[in-house]
Amino acid sequence: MIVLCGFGVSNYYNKLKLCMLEKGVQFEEKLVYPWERASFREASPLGRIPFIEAKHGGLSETQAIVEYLEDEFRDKPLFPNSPFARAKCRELLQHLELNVEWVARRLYREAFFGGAVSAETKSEVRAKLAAGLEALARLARFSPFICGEDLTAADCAAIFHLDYVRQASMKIYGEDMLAEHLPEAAAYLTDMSQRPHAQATLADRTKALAAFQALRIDYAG
Ligand SMILES: N[C@@H](CCC(=O)N[C@@H](CS)C(=O)NCC(=O)O)C(=O)O
Repeated sequence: MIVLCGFGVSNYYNKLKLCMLEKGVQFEEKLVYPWERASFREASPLGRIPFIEAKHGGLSETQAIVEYLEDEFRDKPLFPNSPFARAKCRELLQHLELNVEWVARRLYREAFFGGAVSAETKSEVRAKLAAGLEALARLARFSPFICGEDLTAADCAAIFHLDYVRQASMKIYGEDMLAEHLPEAAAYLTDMSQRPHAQATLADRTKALAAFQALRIDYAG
């Protein structure tokens, strides 16, 4: 049995949760907040969530975890079959996370958590985010899934990452940078969010957000 550790506001946590639901992997959830890191450095050396506890031990970094799940639970694959198509899917995921989500994340403190971000950061992020979204637009297929005809791990990540990126750009810049660079993304996110497992994960996210907000913690994301 896999134990998914973290909290349900996190887009990376929800990426793993949706991958496991879509793959039909049995798992339990354990509520762990990043500031409790002293208790979980063994499993997640930088003290980030999510991480999993698996039969052989702890594992952090969602991309490593997704690939472990793919190797361990082969019944319902979340990557294409052919080596090149698999690599293209990983390429998209890497651009999505490194050049889009990770860039936009610097806005989250102000966009979502009641803190402030400097004007300098906002301007730096805006240029980098535009470049990242432009790169993603060159890779994304939306036909109907982000890598093509089949649901992949990239969709399980994109539904949560792109939603936060869109919300953050609207709150900080007053404009939907996602719609500007990836006009098909809005309809894609609507369709994706109607899938039953995605719906359940999003409903849990709403509950997790209320529980997190009640704690009134100073948090940057
Ligand atoms: N690259 C990491 C990103 C995970 C991440 O950024 N986690 C956030 C929550 S969404 C976190 O733990 N933030 C607290 C911190 O970095 O101190 C992954 O794929 O697992």
